[in-house]
Amino acid sequence: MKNYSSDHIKNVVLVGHSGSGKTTLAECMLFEAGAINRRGTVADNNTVSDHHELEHERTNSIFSTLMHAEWKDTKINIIDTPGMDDFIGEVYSAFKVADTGIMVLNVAHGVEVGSEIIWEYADHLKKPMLFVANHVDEDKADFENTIDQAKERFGRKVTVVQYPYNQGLEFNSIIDILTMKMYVFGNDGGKPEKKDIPAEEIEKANRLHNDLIETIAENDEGLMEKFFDKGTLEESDMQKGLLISIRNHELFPVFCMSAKHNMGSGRLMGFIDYCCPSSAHMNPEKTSDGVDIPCNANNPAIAFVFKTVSEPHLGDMSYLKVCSGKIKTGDDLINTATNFSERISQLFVMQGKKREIVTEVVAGDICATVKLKKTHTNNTLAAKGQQVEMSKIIFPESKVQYAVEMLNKGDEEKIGIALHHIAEEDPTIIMEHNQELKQTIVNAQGELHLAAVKWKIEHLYGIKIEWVKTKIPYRETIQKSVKSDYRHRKQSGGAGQFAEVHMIVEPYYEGMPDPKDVTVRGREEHEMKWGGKLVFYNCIVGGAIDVRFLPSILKGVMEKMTNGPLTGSYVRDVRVSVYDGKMHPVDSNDMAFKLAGMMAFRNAFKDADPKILEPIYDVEILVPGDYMGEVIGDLQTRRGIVMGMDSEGHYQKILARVPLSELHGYSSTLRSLTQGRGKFTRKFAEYAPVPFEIQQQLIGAHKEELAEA
Ligand SMILES: Nc1nc2c(ncn2[C@@H]2O[C@H](COP(=O)(O)OP(=O)(O)OP(=O)(O)O)[C@@H](O)[C@H]2O)c(=O)[nH]1
Ligand SMILES: [Mg+2]
Repeated sequence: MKNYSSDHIKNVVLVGHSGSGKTTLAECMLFEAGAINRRGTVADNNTVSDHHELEHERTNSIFSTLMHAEWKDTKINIIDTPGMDDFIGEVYSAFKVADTGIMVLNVAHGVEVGSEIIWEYADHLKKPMLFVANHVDEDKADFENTIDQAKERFGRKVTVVQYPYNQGLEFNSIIDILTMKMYVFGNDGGKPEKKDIPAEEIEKANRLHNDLIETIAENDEGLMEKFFDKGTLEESDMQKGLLISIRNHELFPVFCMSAKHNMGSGRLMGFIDYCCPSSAHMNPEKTSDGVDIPCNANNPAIAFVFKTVSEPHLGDMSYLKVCSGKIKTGDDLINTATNFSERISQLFVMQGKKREIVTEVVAGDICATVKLKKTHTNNTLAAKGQQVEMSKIIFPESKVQYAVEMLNKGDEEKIGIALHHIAEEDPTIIMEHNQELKQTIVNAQGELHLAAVKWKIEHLYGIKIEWVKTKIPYRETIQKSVKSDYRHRKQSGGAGQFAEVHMIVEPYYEGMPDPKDVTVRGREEHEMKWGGKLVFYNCIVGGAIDVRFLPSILKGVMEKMTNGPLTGSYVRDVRVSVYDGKMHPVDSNDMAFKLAGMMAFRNAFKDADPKILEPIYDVEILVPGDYMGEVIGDLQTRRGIVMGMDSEGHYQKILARVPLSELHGYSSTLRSLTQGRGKFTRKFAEYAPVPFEIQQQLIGAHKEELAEA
């Protein structure tokens, strides 16, 4: 591998709807650059990019893959990403380190939903974007329609620089608006023959050429003047103008391609080399405090970890972008999040799964290393004295939640370790062990994502699992005020036990006035760790119970609150006023008062019209207008209440409140109701009483559970 300076390294990421041809295009790019001598295909499981066993099983990309090609004097790092929405986390991390996004469209299908979803993310990053109109060799190819749709969805900055001369099964020629030439390919694609544009296409080509020049000139006043003077621009001016417009996210050039037949990829590579910025030409990356870090190889070393691959027995592989300076084999860099010193034992440039050892990597380049001990995705490694943390990748929030169930008892400990590794590798997997529900819960992007996690757990860690519904963290409370007395007395041989407690148990609400008809002597307010409150009043007069026993009574009440009488769930929002009782000079003790407090509370609770509460979530759904009716209809079957509607860009926004127990599988339902166009987020809102029939069902189920135990 040659040494490349920062301004001769270009980082591109291939994105777009699943099946648009990204992996096939990456293969063409590598082949055209001479990095491989044979083009593999996705169907034959022999592409450089889709090298993982799971990708072979599915014939789809599941992980982002780093590759590179050397084109003239430039190193082009290519990151191929999966198009399926469930794996969008891979797109986020790849975009973080790429300077240019290449959105691949399938012109036989038009603009598909996966591309729209990715666009929303890509657009807010304001990075340079190119479009590749792929599949032009298909019978149903419709380049014009796809470009019209792209302009409608992605804006007028989408600008044609190439179009197919003969799209469809006969396709072999591209008309290039920049060079004003026609490229004619042989049967095997590759290097085309340059010809003059046929007479019947000249007018269209001239019109598009002028449109392009005008758009370029609009972004640079100097060029605008030249353009008005001469009515055209010279090639060097065009290049300069293109670079500026592309870098400023003001022009999204469209290329046309048949990746299947390798027609068009060479010209794309040439364009990336000629007109796309390197990291050194982009605005500087920022630290999390907003400080600029210029991409300059002469400054101190700073590198950012954007991806980690963790496989048992192989250890972790960390992917780095060098943001500043150079990193060399043998360097000791500091993880600025932990101050832990990491030795860079080896550095690799990657070609899919193949690694090539290098000794030095400069600012603007991407590489991989192994054996970092305590460094993960989103960490910064820097030369000693550089206390900087590069701004982090903010991964999308999870959309589905399932609990994991082991098929073999005894795997409990192993699954914790496996999931921990998987979550470290994939930050869009969030694992938690829920003590209350006694379940290990995994939050993910969707069912396909979970299927991939299950595959890893089974194949790489040898644990058989199933995804099951998460339990619902119900709560219990009461609805009316009840007085209750309890006497605890035990006489068995030696010292006896005696305690009597009188209390009023009431539903508690914020701002409630102090209890009447009793003498308030003390008030304690306890926030329960599962939410809600217990407010405890000392209203004892005449020393009926010694104050030193009050903490024991409180303890008894609190213990009962961990195990509500209806379903065994936690109790919340109650007020207890202890106003009378009795004690015995010898037999009364803490234990006796705790028991009496617990029993008085339990009895009162049962009579106080107890209610089961369920968690309610605020759900925000975005759907194209056409699907509104169906989505709202479905929400109603889920006991959802629509709180508002609004429009947001191309979407209609629905705000609703839905019980958590009704949200299971919602991601899949929404996907099928909206053909993948809908999306939603959810956030805990409050606890609310369940309807009567559901309360009866839950009580019945709890009784059965107790009987079985
Ligand atoms: N006819 C035709 N088929 C193509 C073209 N490009 C890709 N394909 C085929 O389309 C299918 C999907 O191609 P991939 O390269 O796997 O698509 P992808 O965008 O990587 O898909 P994901 O990894 O799922 O996101 C494969 O069968 C390819 O052979 C093309 O230009 N023309
Ligand atoms: Mg792919």
